Amino acid sequence: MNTAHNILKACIRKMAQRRPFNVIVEGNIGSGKTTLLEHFKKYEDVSVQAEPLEQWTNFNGHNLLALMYKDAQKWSFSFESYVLLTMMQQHQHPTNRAVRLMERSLFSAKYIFVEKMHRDGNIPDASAAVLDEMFKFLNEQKPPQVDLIVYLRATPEVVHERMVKRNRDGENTVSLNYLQDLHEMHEDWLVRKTLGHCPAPVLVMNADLDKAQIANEYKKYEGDILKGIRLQA
Ligand code: TTP
Ligand code: MG
Repeated sequence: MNTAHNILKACIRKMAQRRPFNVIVEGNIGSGKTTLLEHFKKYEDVSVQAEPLEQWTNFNGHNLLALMYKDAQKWSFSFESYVLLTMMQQHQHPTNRAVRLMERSLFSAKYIFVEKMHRDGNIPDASAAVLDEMFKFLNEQKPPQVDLIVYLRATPEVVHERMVKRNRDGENTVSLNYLQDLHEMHEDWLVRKTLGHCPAPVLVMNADLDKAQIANEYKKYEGDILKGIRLQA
């Protein structure tokens, strides 16, 4: 009994040690989250969890993201329900690697986007309450583990320019004003800590830098992000 108990304790300890260091990457639309993930992909100990954008833009042949921007009143609730589900799936995706980087999270989906759509009247009170229940249930059943948040802080005008340039299908109706609101909400959530709940320490990066300069910014914070694991690029 005692031996079995000790073995169980040792197994639990081992499993706990094997848990990856979970980093979520947050920041406005076009702040460079995917670019950061691409940069860290080269390290053997890092697993990268890209945003499930492909699932949102091709859900049984439907582009839910484009539908939501086209008719926000009609589609915001369906779209955000699916975003919450796919984010949860991303959090639960298993990995053996020491560090896991994930673009966005269940938290930004809820605290930033659901909140914004609710404030704008595109998700009515009753539907927002349904999403709130879903969020609480998902969060309580299997709380997503987050050890660090990398916040790519960018000026709304800069991300607006990048977004216009990249011309993603469906995003042509996103205004500077919308990006300004999202920026303030990220600041409320991650800097002022007045919105939602901040689940981990926040590392703020200057995301206004262009592609040529951003590599230096990554270098500056690489140690924090990789938590001192040996780099094997
Ligand atoms: P982002 O999650 O900000 O990803 P991105 O690829 O645009 O950012 P980056 O350039 O930094 O890599 O947004 C993707 C699109 O999905 C964008 O149009 C905003 C939208 N979106 C929602 O409408 N609701 C949500 O809950 C989420 C997570 C995204
Ligand atoms: Mg991206």
